[in-house]
Amino acid sequence: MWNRSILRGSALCGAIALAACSPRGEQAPAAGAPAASPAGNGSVASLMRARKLAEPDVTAALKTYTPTGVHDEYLMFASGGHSGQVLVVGLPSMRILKVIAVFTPEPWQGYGYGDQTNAVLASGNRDGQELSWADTHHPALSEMAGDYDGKFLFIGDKANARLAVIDLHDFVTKQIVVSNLIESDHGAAFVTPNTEYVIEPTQYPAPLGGGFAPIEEYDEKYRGAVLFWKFDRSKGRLDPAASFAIEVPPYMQDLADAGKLVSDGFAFVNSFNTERSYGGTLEGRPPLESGASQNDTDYLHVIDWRKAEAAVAAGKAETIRDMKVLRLPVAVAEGILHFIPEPKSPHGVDVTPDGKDIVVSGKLDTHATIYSFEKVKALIDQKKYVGTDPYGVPILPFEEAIRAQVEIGLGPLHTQYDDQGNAYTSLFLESKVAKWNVAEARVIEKIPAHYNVGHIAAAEGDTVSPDGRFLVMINKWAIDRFSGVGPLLPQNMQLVDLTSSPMQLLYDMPVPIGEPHYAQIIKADKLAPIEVYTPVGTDPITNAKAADAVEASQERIERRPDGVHVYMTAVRSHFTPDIVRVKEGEKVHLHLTNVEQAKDATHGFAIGSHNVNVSIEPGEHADIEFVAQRSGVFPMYCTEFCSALHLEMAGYLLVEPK
Ligand code: K7E
Ligand code: CUA
Repeated sequence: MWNRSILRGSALCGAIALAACSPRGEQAPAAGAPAASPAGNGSVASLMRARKLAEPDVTAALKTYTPTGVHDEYLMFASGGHSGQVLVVGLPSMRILKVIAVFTPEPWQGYGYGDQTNAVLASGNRDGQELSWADTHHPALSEMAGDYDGKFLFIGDKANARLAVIDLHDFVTKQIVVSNLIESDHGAAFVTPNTEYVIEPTQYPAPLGGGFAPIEEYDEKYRGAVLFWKFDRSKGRLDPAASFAIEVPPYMQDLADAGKLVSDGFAFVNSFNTERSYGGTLEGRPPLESGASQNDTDYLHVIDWRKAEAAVAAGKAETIRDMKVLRLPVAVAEGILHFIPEPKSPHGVDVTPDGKDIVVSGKLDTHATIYSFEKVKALIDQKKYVGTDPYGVPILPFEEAIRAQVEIGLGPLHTQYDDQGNAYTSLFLESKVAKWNVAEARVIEKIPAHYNVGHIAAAEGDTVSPDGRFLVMINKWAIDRFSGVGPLLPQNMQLVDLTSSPMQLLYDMPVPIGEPHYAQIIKADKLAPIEVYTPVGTDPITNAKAADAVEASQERIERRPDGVHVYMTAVRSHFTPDIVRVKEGEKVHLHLTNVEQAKDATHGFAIGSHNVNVSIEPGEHADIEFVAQRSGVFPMYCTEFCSALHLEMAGYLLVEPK
């Protein structure tokens, strides 16, 4: 196992003397030493010379190298960006362990090729429009008492205002919900401390529920909303009927975070473009970008979601596109929504582990602003307002709501926490991460990022009990970090050791699918995924035995009015039946069960020219529907090299002419 004791102290220097302790670039072969070969003479010192490594390189390697067979201590769930998927990365090795198929098909896993997963994907269609991509930003692990519980993962799709639920018992996406109320989101997904709700705020305002309104009527007709999707833990699904939304003014709502411990029951949502600029570069108006940067402050939205819940229960919501909506006047009258000014064009809003403070960073401000929840709550209780916004939302006084502002650097974005009372804030423009003490509001040190760091993720760094240990910088630009691969460069994630002082950069990890945005890091031992599906014939989406599950010796072919039903099993190394005879134009319903219970005994099943391709894990059942359009002879075969006779795991689909 990765051993913390070897990271500290200078024993290493002694053990690998010679070149080991000189800074990079100063190593020269010791007198009489053999000329450097790529492997040197095999000793650590000669390897260092040969590879031009300095001591920090070696300590970084020792802190991340994970011997064969050794498991990682943490898992990072990172957004897969435009791919619409989620990456699972082991730390400290930074090895990619899985791509979880979420919003888009994934051929290897057969996700989007069988009836079960097709139905999940289709539930993400918007008004019948099929969507073959997503803009995933913020994964959120489920929590109990403010701590990751390792049970579920949620992720939002900014482009299409969707949320997905992944069950971590098998790392499979079970549900996609569409927010027909809004056209885009951004601050999704963020969970409340017991995963009562998954929060999804709008990004770009539009008429609520869809439909047209002239852009000139932006102020009157366009709106944002903050959605609270009720999570039913026993079913492992979001429950639209028990969910609600709060209408908010047509600012551009951004990230969200839920209060915890003392601030539990509240949610905090950033906004920018309180100027309500809507562009019009060919119509005599400034671009949105400059129009949206006029005001010195925007509004932090403070939402009392327990009050909102009560107002919905009291019948004060209106239903728009199947979503219960608390309209703005109701939200104001019920004391659900308050604003506090926040400097300037804010991005990240991150509640401290103790729930006492809310840290906000403005992209165009050099501070991290620390709001005190205690002060905010007192101002709300006293109804101490400095006025209202144009929509009647009461505004709390900025100076009386904050505890401190920390001069932190250029372009601060996102903040994470460690177990020592420190915060870490990414500085996009400065390309650094600042470490600062929360209680003392004092910057301790900065570490460079290459380049333009966006989100950062620390080990359990947004929970009530962060672990410290590691931080991953998720950078927007890679520039010169890796070998050239054409003008579109990989994304760059950089692993940082938080236990060393100063912080040490350990590893650069190129990510070939982007843009990843946010990630969360969980202790690996909190996860307990299954190894095979039981009972044999399990439908992974319902997690119950499939209606058409096939048992060994029950294989058969039935002709029914709706087509040919093929009940097939897979076991090393054959399919039963392995010959399927149909007539041209017939519909085929293939019911396929992997009857194995051995770990890793996955089979694939493919038929060429028919877009048939599934992966059936041990015990898994898949249904596949297709039309035998064209007469001919079509090989069907297993696509996983499952045994020595894998190539022989094949058969024929025989389509006779009409
Ligand atoms: Cu890229 Cu959270 Cu969508 Cu910041 S977001 S970087
Ligand atoms: Cu089954 Cu190859």
